[in-house]
This record gives sequence, C-alpha cells and structure tokens, in this order.
Amino acid sequence: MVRFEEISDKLQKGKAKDVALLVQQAVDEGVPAAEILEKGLLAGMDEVGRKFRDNEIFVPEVLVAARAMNKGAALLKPLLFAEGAKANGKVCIGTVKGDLHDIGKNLVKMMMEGKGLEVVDLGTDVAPDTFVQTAVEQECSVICCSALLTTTMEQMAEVVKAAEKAGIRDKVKIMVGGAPVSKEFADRIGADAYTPDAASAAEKAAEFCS
Ligand code: B1M
Repeated sequence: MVRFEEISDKLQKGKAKDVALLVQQAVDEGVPAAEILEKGLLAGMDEVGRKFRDNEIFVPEVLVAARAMNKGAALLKPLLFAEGAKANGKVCIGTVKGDLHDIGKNLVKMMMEGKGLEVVDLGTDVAPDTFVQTAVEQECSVICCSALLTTTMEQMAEVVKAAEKAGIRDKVKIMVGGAPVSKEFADRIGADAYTPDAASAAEKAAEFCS
C-alpha cells in the first residue's frame, strides 16, 4: 500500500527515481492523481520550504527536491488530464520578472492543459511587456502571472499597467497567484482574479475562456 510520507520523504531527499517509482506504484494502486499530488508531492515541497526557511537546507538541496517534484508531477500529468470536463481557449502563463520559481507555475499550466486549455508557457523572469505582447500576438484570452517572492509580486501591477497602456485591458483577463499573493493584493492592483492553487486557477481560466 502506498505511503504518502515515503513519497514526501524521498522528495525532500531529492531522490527523483524513488519518487517516480512510488508515484507510479500509487497510480497503479488506483490512488487518485490529485491525492498523490497533494498528500505526497506538495506535502514534501512544504517541508522543503520549511527547512529552507529555517536554514536546515540550502539552494542545492532545494533544487534536487524540485527536480524530484517535477519528475513525480510529470507522471501524474496524463491522469490529471483525464479528470474533469474540457474547456476551450488560449492563455499565456509565466513567472514574473525577477522571479525564477517555476514549480507552482508548471502545476498551474498542467492543470489548465488538463482542462483542455491551450497554454503558452513564457517560463520564468517574464517582463510585463512580454505577457502583453504574447496575449496580443497569440490571441490569448487570459494572462496568468505567478510570483513566489514578496519582492517580485509587485511586477504583477506592472503587467496590469502594461495591458492598460497597450489598450487591451478590456479584452484580456489577468489572473494572479503564488504563495505571497492574496485576493486583497489582486484587488488592489486591478487584476481580475486571484486563486490560491493550481486546480482553482484552472477552473477560473476555463470560466474566463468560456
Ligand atoms: Co525560493 N523562496 N528562493 N527557491 N523557494 C521561497 C519562495 C521562500 C518562501 C523560502 C523561505 O524563505 N521560506 C523565500 C521567499 C521569501 C519571501 O519572498 N518573503 C524564497 C527565497 C528567499 C529565495 C531566494 C531569494 C533564495 C536565495 O537565493 N537566497 C532565491 C530567489 C531566486 C529568484 O527567484 N530570483 C530562491 C531560489 C529558489 C530555488 C531556485 C532554490 C528554488 C526554485 C526552483 C524552481 O522553482 N525551479 C526555490 C524553492 C523551491 C522555494 C520553496 C522552497 C518552494 C517553492 C515551491 O516550489 N513550492 C519556497 C518555500 C515555500 O514556498 N514554502 C521558496 C511548491 C509550489 C507547488 O507551490 O509555487 O506556491 P507554489 O504554487 C502553488 C500556489 O501558490 C499556486 O498553485 C501552486 C500549487 O497549487 N500558484 C498559483 C502558483 N502560481 C499561481 C498562479 C495562479 C494561481 C495559483 O494564477 C495565475
């Protein structure tokens, strides 16, 4: 029987192969993909975050844990795709300028694709104008911004301003998220939506595209 603590433990140690094996084992046992993600992989990343904050581990350990997280999540991707109704539409997503964190952004992307949305992934350290230009050129209905640092979340306000300046603010929805972001912050900068996690972000984007 699958033990979520074991997945979390191997992830924290950066044992990507073991994480993949355990995730596959859980899948084979019929455990829902969303549960494996939540109780195994994300629980492990939470613990990595705590240890990083408390200086128990440092950047190299966090990076190998992140690699293990991505490996496990990749296995769950087709299953998350299979769950739920499909939507139509195109969005672009990126982590804002100055910010290199992409695990949460990748999960949001994965869940959005799972909903049937076409997702243009701009990667990390994305300038406000790049979000806006992409939305125009690729006819995206939604711009999705992720930020993990309190110092970079203000870049989201710049994305809103850039959309206004380009004259597309009424044609595109702007969604924001990431650990330091809140509904109050989203309201303050004039974004259209804040969602706390990847699943609710996918729901909201699908709603905006419908
Ligand atoms: Co960084 N880091 N990091 N880090 N890192 C944090 C964010 C931090 C909280 C750690 C800590 O001190 N406890 C802290 C920020 C403090 C602050 O701003 N107040 C921090 C710091 C300080 C830094 C550096 C400055 C460290 C340094 O160099 N001294 C540096 C900055 C680099 C930069 O970006 N310029 C740095 C570097 C790194 C690594 C490169 C080592 C690595 C990133 C690897 C990678 O992403 N490829 C890393 C990591 C992994 C973390 C922690 C440990 C984990 C983040 C993560 O992936 N969580 C993190 C501590 C923590 O969060 N507990 C930390 C799992 C992920 C699934 O969650 O991204 O929140 P999250 O996504 C969630 C939701 O937020 C939401 O959905 C996701 C899943 O449901 N969501 C959205 C995300 N985007 C969304 C968008 C939406 C909607 C929902 O709509 C569009």
